[in-house]
Amino acid sequence: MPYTPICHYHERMKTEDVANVVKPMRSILTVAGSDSGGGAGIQADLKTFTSLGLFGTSVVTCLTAQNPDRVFGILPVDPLFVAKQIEAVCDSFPIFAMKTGMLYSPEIVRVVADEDIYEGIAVMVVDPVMASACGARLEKDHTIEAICRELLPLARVVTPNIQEAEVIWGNSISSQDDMRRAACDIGHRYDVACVIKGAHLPGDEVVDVLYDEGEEFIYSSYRVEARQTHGAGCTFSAALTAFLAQRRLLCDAVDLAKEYVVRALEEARPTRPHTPLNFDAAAALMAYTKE
Ligand code: PXL
Repeated sequence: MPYTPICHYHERMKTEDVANVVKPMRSILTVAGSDSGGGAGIQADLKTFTSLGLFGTSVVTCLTAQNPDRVFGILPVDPLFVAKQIEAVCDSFPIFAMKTGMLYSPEIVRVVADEDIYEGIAVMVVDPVMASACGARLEKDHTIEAICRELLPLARVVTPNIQEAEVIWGNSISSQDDMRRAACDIGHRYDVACVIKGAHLPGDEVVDVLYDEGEEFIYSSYRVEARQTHGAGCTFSAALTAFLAQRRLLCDAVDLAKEYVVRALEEARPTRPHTPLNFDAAAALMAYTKE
């Protein structure tokens, strides 16, 4: 019997025709660690970017051998090779926005903060990663200090969770008022917008606070009964970066990124024995994500 093809390439357009007809995609960059478990780090960032209609590029700062339960090991990339990756990406792609995640060491922070590479990059989001959801430390001593000193002054926005905000701010945070004070102080101290994610405070609602140039925004959502939150922080900052690359206002981009994470947690499907975030379902359920 003759084979009947499933795919029909007969009418296939020539490459030039496709380029003329289809709207170009914006490119976006993540500078972060690789998570072999696929739920956080570079992998979460790229899945988020793709689901939101952007072309994701990536600079790997370190390899982690891990699954959602445990980190088995961390292998940092030579800082000079981190710089080479950034150079290679920026040499060829117009980057509309970038985010940083796990930078691991002050030496890697230093090369990532080399201002020469940011001439062409309009927006930087800094996720000051310190630990994984299972509690493993993902930074060497003095990394957060280096991030504050060298990276935050270049950034548009920093996205700490409660523990990270406590370290950056230097005081403990146990209420929404503390979050508001911390966001304002961090914003002033480093001349950067600051969104503090409140998921680690108790309560039925999760409240996030954004401070941006004298204005304060409060975002509230119900608490999703998620079995697993591994990668939620990376996904929030990646979605925020994607919405900023789409030229949305920061206050709207935070709102949309929060909705994206809530939906990705709500739509999580068992991938036995884990329940990772569902990136594609999150994007599909949002009213105006893709350009
Ligand atoms: O969510 C923080 C984070 C960032 N980067 C990498 C990670 C994690 C959490 O596990 O693995 C590579």
